[in-house]
Amino acid sequence: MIIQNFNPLEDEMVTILDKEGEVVREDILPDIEDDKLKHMYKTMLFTRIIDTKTLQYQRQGRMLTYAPNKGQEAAQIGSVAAIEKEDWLVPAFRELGAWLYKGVSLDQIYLYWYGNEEGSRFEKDVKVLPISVPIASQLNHAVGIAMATNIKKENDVTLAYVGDGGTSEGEFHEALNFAGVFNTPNVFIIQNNQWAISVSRNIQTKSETLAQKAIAYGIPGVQVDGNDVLAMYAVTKEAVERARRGEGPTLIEAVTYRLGPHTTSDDPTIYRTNEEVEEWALKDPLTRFQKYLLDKGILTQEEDEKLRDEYADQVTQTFKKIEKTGADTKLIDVFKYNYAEMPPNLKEQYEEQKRYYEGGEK
Ligand SMILES: Cc1ncc(C[n+]2csc(CCOP(=O)(O)OP(=O)(O)O)c2C)c(N)n1
Ligand SMILES: [Mg+2]
Repeated sequence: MIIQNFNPLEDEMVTILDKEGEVVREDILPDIEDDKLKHMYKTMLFTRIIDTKTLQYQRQGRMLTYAPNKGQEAAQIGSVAAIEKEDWLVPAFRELGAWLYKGVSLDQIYLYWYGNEEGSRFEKDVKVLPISVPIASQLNHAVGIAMATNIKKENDVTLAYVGDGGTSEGEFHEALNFAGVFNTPNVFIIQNNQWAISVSRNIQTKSETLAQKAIAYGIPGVQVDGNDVLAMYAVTKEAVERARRGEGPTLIEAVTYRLGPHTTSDDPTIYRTNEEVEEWALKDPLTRFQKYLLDKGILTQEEDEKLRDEYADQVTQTFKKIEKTGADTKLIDVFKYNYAEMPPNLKEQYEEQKRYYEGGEK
């Protein structure tokens, strides 16, 4: 039992792996097989490499925009690794690692950033919702899915993400209230990366922690070191098990940091200091986990270097492929995948666009 023993009102935070990669809480260390630990690390590394290279492509003028994840890999992969294939993943927009871990391909991720609708259409067995740009709106979808799970008497859990800024939106509160009232099998992860574009966490809310917001909705809330992949896994796993047993939703605040810009259109040097960024860089989730795996002999230095080369190559090849044809998309495709059955107002717009395209005016 971890969640009950960490009180968000006392500012208590779950940490298992310290920033040197040393285990500081053996008693709550999750039992994860070596293969799975390695898979988690590999996905974190792949995410980091995609991020680095994609920023370069954007700076070279080969992509319009991109939202980097650097620094948040543990918050994403530690949590998503605690759900199963049949469970749902409902992302916000900064969950690259979670997407990859759950089976979305890099091709699709690049298609999305190329504005291609195919980038948001996943295989039937990949239970992932597309990126949600309207902040926090995805949480009500997540609760709706979980309510449906209860009605259908199924056993799936819905894991949803939101940012620290998203907790100020009405939809965050509506979703948590419904989840509590209907005892839904949801796990909510707040990726508290300290910034909502240029608005700092300190002025986002007067609450001491974001996790404590759960108390008002009668559900458990817990603060976790979001740069500690093992702590994220252990806590999410417990929350997932609670949800699966029918004990209802949990709110997890992953305390992390966005090391890069908000998106490629942002210049963070205008609103935050280099000292702050440097301080958080010392808590880098990837190096922390790498040290742990090297110490345990689960990973070797040579293997790590080889992986870095392989991933860099894979990213280059995939990007080059999508760059050629990814933008070959028609505006009319935006109507394709939103609804199983198109509502009349959309149908009208669709017909109008279709005539426009068929008239060859584009
Ligand atoms: C409803 C709504 N309002 C404003 C925006 C513009 N916007 C995009 S990202 C963002 C900040 C989100 O901050 P946070 O929730 O902390 O997520 P982060 O970007 O840090 O991952 C804002 C205000 C939006 N997309 N949707
Ligand atoms: Mg944020």
